[in-house]
Amino acid sequence: MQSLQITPKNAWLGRRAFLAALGGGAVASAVPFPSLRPSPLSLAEKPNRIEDVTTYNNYYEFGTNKKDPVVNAKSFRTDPWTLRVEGLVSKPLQLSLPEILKLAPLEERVYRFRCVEGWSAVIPWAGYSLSKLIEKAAPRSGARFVAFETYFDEGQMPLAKQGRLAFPYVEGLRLDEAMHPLTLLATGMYGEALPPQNGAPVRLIVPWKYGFKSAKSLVRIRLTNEQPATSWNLKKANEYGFYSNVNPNVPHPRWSQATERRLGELSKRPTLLFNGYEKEVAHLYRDLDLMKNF
Ligand SMILES: Nc1nc2c(c(=O)[nH]1)N[C@H]1C(S)=C(S)[C@@H](COP(=O)(O)O)O[C@H]1N2
Ligand SMILES: [Mo]
Repeated sequence: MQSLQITPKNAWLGRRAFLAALGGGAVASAVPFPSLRPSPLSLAEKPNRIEDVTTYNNYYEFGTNKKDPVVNAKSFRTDPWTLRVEGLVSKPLQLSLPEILKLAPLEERVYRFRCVEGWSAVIPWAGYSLSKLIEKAAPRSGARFVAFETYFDEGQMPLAKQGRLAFPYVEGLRLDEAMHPLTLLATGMYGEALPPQNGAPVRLIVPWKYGFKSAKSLVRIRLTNEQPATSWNLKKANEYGFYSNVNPNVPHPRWSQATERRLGELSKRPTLLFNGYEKEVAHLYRDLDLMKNF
């Protein structure tokens, strides 16, 4: 059998992708994704099949049809990668992917995921609470919001112009939302590195908000004293608010949000307030009118 040279890159490629890249013959020598701790924040629900969520994606930089990203993101270069944490922090950070992966123990978090379009999934993410990263940067007292900026390169993302969004894709959270333990800095799913179409190599996951808040392929996290602009809000402010908490009682102007279709299922199910995370997050919005602050 051919001997394999294992480079660090192979570790983050994901076992499945790595084996596929080798093309059949080789088996046991692949470096597995780092082992994951179980989390008490995980759902008991059964996850979707990995195929459900890796072949049906929203990643407008790689095309606007659900089947586009799996094809067009295939050779997206994520090595080397740099993620910066800056703005109103005492200790700005500039991290490589191996540094991100080592910053805190990786956990498996099985979360519900609900897109504003009315489909949903249950996904086992790998990562750790974003708060661990933000704490390392030592937020300064004036910080009230967090702005997220994602990777953009027209050369690698020629289809982005069809998306008619402001690129780079930007998102934002209030600082207390960003520091909530459920808010995840995700580096993997299904026990492997994130596939490119799902936001490799590192993305945000905010499980009680519509999916577009969960920005993919993060390059910059900036603490600010002002509410940051967000791509979908810039495009259509009356349809995509800054908060975008999952809420069956606040219809999208063009459709109801009362129900959703779980990928792989035919019938619809009721949508839950805060995507079922009401107990964990409702206190964040005690002083907010959820009908106005949608
Ligand atoms: N950079 C970037 N991040 C993004 C998007 C995007 O187009 N570009 N789409 C968002 C939307 S609308 C959804 S529903 C989720 C989809 O994540 P998934 O493909 O992993 O299910 O990613 C979000 N993050
Ligand atoms: Mo979405």
